Amino acid sequence: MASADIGLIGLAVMGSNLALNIAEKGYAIAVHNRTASKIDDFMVVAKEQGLDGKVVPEADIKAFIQSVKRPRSIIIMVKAGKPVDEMIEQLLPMLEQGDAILECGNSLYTDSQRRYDYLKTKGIGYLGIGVSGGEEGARHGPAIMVGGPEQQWKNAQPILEAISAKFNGEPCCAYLGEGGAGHFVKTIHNGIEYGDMQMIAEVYGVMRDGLGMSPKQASDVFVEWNKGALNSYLIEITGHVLAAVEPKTGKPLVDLIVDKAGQKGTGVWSAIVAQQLGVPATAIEGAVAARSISSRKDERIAAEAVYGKIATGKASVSLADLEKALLAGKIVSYAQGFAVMAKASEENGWNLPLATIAKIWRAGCIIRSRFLDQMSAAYAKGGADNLLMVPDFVEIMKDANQSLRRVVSAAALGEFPMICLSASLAYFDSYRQARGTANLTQGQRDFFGAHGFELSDRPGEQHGTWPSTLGK
Ligand code: NBP
Repeated sequence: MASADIGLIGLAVMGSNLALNIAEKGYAIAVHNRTASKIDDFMVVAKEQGLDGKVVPEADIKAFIQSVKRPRSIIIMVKAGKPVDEMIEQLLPMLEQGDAILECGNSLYTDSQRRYDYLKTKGIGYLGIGVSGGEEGARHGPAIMVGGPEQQWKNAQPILEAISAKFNGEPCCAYLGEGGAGHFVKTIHNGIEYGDMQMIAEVYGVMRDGLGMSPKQASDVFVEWNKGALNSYLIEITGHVLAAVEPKTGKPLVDLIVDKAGQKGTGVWSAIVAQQLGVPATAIEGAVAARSISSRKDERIAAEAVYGKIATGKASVSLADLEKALLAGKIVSYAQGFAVMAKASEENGWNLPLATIAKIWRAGCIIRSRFLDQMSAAYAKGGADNLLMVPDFVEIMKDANQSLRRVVSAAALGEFPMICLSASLAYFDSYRQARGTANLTQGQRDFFGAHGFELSDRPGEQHGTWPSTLGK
């Protein structure tokens, strides 16, 4: 007898926590995992939390499918990539028309689009769902970005909304469009997250090397900043990370952590897709590049030996400027991320709701912040697609870009790397410059490749008569 409201396959970190969250919200959930012993382990935890009564454990996959009420919603939370395709093939013969697979891992959005198209031909719905918030979010309320067929979204909507994070009582969960829209938005979320983290790291670098601040002093500043315009999860945890002490040595933990940042691919995907769409996303690209440079520790050690160590303690910059520079950099980075989404929406016919996306990122996800509340309100008022042209943000940028300018200048002269903040400033200056320098580029292109150019005083494509020798 089908008794479960929803099914979930994949009881690793994310799947287990999501399943407990669903059970806690009062829904009966059937669970399955390839390695059956993990189901037993999960049931021990479910029992400890008083939720086992809501869970239907099934080691046999056919019995698992049969235990879910129709039309079925089956969450798969297995490793992204090939395991997802294998799982889909395994499930297909067991599913019936109208059922849906809800894939909640970190899938590449083009994979989600392909799976959506494929399952559509079989009469099965495929929802590609971006879930942000890590382990804690999965258990207590993540931000949920849904893409796929609208009907199957409606079937699963009450459960997905119930388990999502809430901001002022509103669920941080929304249907964003057909096909790969959900995973696309999650990818850009992660790209923006890379930018936020890198800009924070660059400011920390100035505090540490330029202003000679201890981790605890820097922590105190982040705690203070978290009470103002920068209020966000990432600023909050930065305060915590900087304050942590390593118990064996009594030293600040952050000073002992090796300066090589890992990455799993979503930042790179967002940078690639931005380039493919022809939308500049220099902050995301800078953040990805910074992680790559960080991982080349041996090369950096060798280069420092050649060029010399930077002199510490000589940055002439105020904490107030650093705070505003971070805000300005963040506005530019979000403007870029949202511009990438707007273009992708147009290209793929998704009709992505930008104000809603800002809304569902206000809680649950890693980039949650006060800023996103302000941003969703500004987008909802309409008036402009690029955040740099949205009236409320124009006012902030007019003031804050001066701080960004001072900070980037001080960093350049003090030799502190600022790959992301300087990229944000360069984008801002290029974006607001009515007469750029591409006229020269066009001349060069015509010189060596006869690519042609437009002239400002007449219509049609033109070519230049270029001198081959230059006399005095
Ligand atoms: P993992 O990504 O580590 O995947 C482990 C799960 O995949 C286990 O249940 C494993 O079953 C199952 N699995 C594998 Br591996 N190959 C399989 C196959 N061929 N057929 C069936 N099942 C298979 O789990 P996770 O860390 O919970 O992450 C799940 C998804 O969520 C990933 O896409 C991840 O990128 C994404 N995500 C993770 C986080 C995070 O903080 N961890 C945050 C946001 C999103 P087994 O037990 O039999 O080996």
